[in-house]
Amino acid sequence: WGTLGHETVAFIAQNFVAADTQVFFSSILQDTSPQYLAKVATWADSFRYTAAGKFSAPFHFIDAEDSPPDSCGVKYARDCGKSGCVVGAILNYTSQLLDSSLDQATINVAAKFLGDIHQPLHDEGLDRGGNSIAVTFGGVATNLHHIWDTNMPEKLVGGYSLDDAQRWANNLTAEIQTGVYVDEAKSWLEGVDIADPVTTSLRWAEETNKYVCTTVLPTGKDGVENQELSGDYYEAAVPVIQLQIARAGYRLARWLDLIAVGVR
Ligand code: DCM
Ligand code: DCM
Ligand code: ZN
Repeated sequence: WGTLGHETVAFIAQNFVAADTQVFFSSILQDTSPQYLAKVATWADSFRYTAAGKFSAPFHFIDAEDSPPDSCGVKYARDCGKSGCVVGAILNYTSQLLDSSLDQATINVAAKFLGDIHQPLHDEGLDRGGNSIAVTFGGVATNLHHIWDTNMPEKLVGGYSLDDAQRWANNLTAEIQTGVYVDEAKSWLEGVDIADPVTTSLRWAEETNKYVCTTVLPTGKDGVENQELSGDYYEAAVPVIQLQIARAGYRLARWLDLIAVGVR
């Protein structure tokens, strides 16, 4: 996701974490403001472009070597490359958090990678997660990955400021508490096991990757390449984007709660 997606995931998580969890992470982040998580949610995106952080670039995705739209699926041994992937990153950074190596960088990445694993093209290897598939959006030339990360969420919300993220997060929080997601939200936490981050996050990756076959590339690459996608394609994508951001935030809240009570 872009800035808007990551900050929204963080704000949703803030809305659901236990009071003790908030105190715990505000203290580590040395930020007791109402944006204590959202303000660090994009740190790992900047880090990966620095010389010191280059190693972390593969930690944002897992390149599933499947064949959308006919066959979708993620396999850890097949798809997590030698230089790492988002599932391995969630494992390693969760272990560090539980081991009280609680520096700011570690917390930032935990928030960031749980968000990214919910973007369908972060669980797909085809054409570098769609980065090499040229499309137009509102007449502007871009690529398929970028419209999922940024253009479509921003069109939906109307901006990408911290206030926009807060507003979107509060809407999705209400949908989880009393709206369209109220019946299913409990099931989003099924299989969440802080002692087994690989199984837990692979389940999220598998679930997310299915949308590559159904919604991202429903008729294959030919159906999107060099096409204008701000019309019907966008309308079909919106419910998936909303659901995936909501799931990511709700799951991040639980993950941080489990870290806060489990830390040694
Ligand atoms: N950004 C964004 N959406 C935009 C433009 C920029 O999320 N429409 C983000 C990307 C960068 C930051 O804002 O993290 C600054 O971008 P830039 O330097 O490209 O303006
Ligand atoms: N990305 C991905 N899968 C890949 C390569 C990149 O999901 N195989 C993501 C990471 C960024 C975006 O695509 O969110 C752009 O990556 P880059 O800046 O490396 O081109
Ligand atoms: Zn991306």
